[in-house]
Amino acid sequence: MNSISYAVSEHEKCETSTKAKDTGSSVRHGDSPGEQSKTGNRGLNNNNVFRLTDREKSILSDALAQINYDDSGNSIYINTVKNVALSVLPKRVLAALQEQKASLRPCPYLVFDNMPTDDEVFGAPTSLETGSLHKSGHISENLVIAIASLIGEPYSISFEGMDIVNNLTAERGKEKDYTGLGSDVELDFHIENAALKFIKDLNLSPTGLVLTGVRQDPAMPKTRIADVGEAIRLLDQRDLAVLRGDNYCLKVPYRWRNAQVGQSFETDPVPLISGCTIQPEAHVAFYGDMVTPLSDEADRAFRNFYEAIKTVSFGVDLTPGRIVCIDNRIAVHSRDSFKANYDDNGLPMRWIQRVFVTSTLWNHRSLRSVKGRVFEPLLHAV
Ligand SMILES: O=C(O)CCC(=O)C(=O)O
Ligand SMILES: [Fe+2]
Repeated sequence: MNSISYAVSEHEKCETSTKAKDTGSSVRHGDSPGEQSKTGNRGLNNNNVFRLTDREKSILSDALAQINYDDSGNSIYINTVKNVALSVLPKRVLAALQEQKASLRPCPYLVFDNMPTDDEVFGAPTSLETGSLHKSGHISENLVIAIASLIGEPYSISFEGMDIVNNLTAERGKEKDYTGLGSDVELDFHIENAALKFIKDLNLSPTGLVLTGVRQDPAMPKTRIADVGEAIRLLDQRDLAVLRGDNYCLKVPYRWRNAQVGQSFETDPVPLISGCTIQPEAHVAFYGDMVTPLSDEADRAFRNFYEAIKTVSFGVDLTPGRIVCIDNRIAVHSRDSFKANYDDNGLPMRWIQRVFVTSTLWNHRSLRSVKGRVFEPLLHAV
């Protein structure tokens, strides 16, 4: 066997994994002018974008409408949705999700467009409410669970959202919060729950996030994404060595600090990047006080890392009908600051749904199940 015939460039490998055999250019999409980076020229990579045909959308919509949403996300519900998704999603979409799950060469992000939506959205929930009062059905919930279940195991943490599918809406009084409920502040680039990877028995950092828009705020804040592997190629060896060293303390996100999980808010000195040079794993957050560099040179490398991330980043609109999967190991994400708009009933215009994905729930075994796969980390258990 000639091994040379198997030599595929690292970039092509990611492309190969998502390239659809049965996809014509008429059903692909990307590089829209509104989705350029703040500082660079990058947009969505067409290879990571899949657009359903209207017929595929209608078949998926009919199938998802048959399934009742179980907001506890118990395994019976997840498996029901997953089996339906396996039987109706187009092969090219299933192939991309299977490659992402296998994770040999995961894509930093995948985008699925022209996905089905609920017929009517009349309002938006608070973070503790379920979405059902505010729209006509459960297509969006079933859809994010369908996609998430094909990448890994969907779950929720109770103080991030009481249902398996989290509702992120701008909340009055929380405008300045560095969470999905804030608006006035930019929720700058981050790996979701990076610090948890280093806190004993609390490695609950999701491997991925699945996001969709349910209702759009006219302010149209963008969700931005950056491929960490691409960003670090802009850095010199000196900065890279510092970022790979134990030169930083990471804090847990703000909502975890109130949760009394019985561990320190802050890690011991840790690196911001680790693992393979082609797809390094990142552990970083650039908002608030999340990262403390422990020396001047650690601070310089941190700032240069941030600049590199901004340079390679691009914005996506989380519109209804679009699903965005972010690989939380190799890509950072952010949300623009915006002036939140509210409807005539005082309900927020921006409504995003999110589900966390992990490759296995082994690390969740010591948590209390509030219901199904909605977990609460407990003082006594960690
Ligand atoms: O609201 C968004 O666009 C993204 C919020 C976010 O960072 C998250 O869901 O983890
Ligand atoms: Fe996030």
